[in-house]
Amino acid sequence: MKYFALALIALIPACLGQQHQCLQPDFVAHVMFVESDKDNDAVLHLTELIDVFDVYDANNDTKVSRHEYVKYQTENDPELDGISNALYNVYDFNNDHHLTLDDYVAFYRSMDADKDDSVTEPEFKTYWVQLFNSVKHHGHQIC
Ligand SMILES: *[C@@H]1O[C@H](CO)[C@@H](O)[C@H](O)[C@H]1NC(C)=O
Ligand SMILES: [Ca+2]
Ligand SMILES: [Ca+2]
Repeated sequence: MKYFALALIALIPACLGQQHQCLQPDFVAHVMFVESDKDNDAVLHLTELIDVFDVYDANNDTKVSRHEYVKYQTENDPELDGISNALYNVYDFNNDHHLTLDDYVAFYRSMDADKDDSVTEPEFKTYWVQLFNSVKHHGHQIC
């Protein structure tokens, strides 16, 4: 299994390409954290989270539309359509159909369970395992 994907859930198709079986949520969350923690300081900083979302902004207008996000995620695996749309609904905190800084800050705060302005791997994993469990009926990629 290769971890060449850039960002958050983008790595799921990469893993699935190797073998068609479902992935454990805590394993997926671990890989996502490691991939996103670019400076390897064991904290996902807000800037690192924003960098992840920047990748989806195909037309460089600083906003990520649902179309941009879902298109990116389903490029290699159309089966990720359901989970991508479900995750977009979570990311689009203010429900204005564009992902912007307000949404990233709100999302970051949701993951920061102890509210110390840093998201550690345990916080990240706890958040994502719950999130994957809540969206898993949208797809079979994650167990
Ligand atoms: C957006 O920016 C990226 C990286 O700077 C560049 O590769 C890409 O061509 C740009 N896309 C558009 C539509 O301007
Ligand atoms: Ca970091
Ligand atoms: Ca924290």
